[in-house]
Amino acid sequence: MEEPRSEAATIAAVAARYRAGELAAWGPLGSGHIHETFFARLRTAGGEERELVLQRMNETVFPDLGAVMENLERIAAHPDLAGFVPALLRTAEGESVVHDEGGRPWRAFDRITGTVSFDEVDDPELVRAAARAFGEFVQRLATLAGPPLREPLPGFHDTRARYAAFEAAVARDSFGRAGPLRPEIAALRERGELTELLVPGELPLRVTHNDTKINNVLFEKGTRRAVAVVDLDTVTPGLLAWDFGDLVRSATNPVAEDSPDPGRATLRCDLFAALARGWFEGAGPLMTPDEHRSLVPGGLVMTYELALRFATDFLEGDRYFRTRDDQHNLRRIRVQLQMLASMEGQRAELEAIIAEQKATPDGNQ
Ligand code: GN1
Ligand code: MG
Repeated sequence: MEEPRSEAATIAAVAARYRAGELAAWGPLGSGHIHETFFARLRTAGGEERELVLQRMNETVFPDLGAVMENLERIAAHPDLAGFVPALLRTAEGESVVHDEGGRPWRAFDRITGTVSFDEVDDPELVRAAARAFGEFVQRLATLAGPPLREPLPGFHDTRARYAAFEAAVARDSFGRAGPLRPEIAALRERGELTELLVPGELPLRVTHNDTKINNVLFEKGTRRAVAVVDLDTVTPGLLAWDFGDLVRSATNPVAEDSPDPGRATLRCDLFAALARGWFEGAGPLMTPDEHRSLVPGGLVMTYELALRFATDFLEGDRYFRTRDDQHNLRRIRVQLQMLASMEGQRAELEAIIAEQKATPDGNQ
């Protein structure tokens, strides 16, 4: 761990490369599991204040930073997303990435001030606004010109491959954790057929966000309007069901993703109804009948896939997701499994809620 002074010096030096001003304050920002994110408040030469978001990027998770940044530069410059994603900054030399004294890569965005994000929600209006924002995000990206975006993490939502990686980690059991994980391993194996539920070739390939966790939406303080979508590293060709499903997983469960009390995790139907409504407001006009049918399966598959990923990481010694202690991934697995059971138990209700949205395409007011 670096001591705070040297971290401040690093932040100041990185900010200086973007010619943003003198560092007045800084601190950690958000709760992402991959990069390290900070805000930096700077005083410009003219005496004004400006806030940046600085990110030290995780090269272990994203070894191909070239692909990440090439995609991000295209997305940030897409006219139909102007103002809806944070502006990416460049140095005087036109570089979007700078390296600190330790050789670690950083990037910078203008901070959209006056906004907040939420890790857990229990307000249907917030859920509706988040779903509308993610739906609209896909809609706005439908006009992205040029070749397909690159895939910095190939097979990111290849659930079959995620299952295979999980089985391989169980077989290796490098950290002797398969024993304590026995009930969860059994619960994951029982549901192996979920890997077959979404068949990519049968559904249209869109440009999707692929990490639609509720905390990747920024809300304006006070009004609680959804104003921006962040965390764009996984934006690639993908299925609408992935984006809808990951949102179901994170936005209909009022309990923390790593709650020590996983039994409390549950899919709340009122939140799901709000989510469906917002999603149809944002992406409704884009969706085909096959995509309508894929939404509830998307929720099941994305929840299952994340449980597999947490389990794989736990078995492999917590190398991927940032953890606070050696039980952290275990708590995460249990919450996802509980959510999955809750979705399975309410599947008919969820399908009925989606059918209602389909029936009232103009009723989304
Ligand atoms: C990671 O970066 P963050 O925390 O928004 C992960 C997602 C998971 C999520 C679970 C690149 O997202 O896929 O769903 O954690 N992102 C990556 O909380 O693996
Ligand atoms: Mg994030």
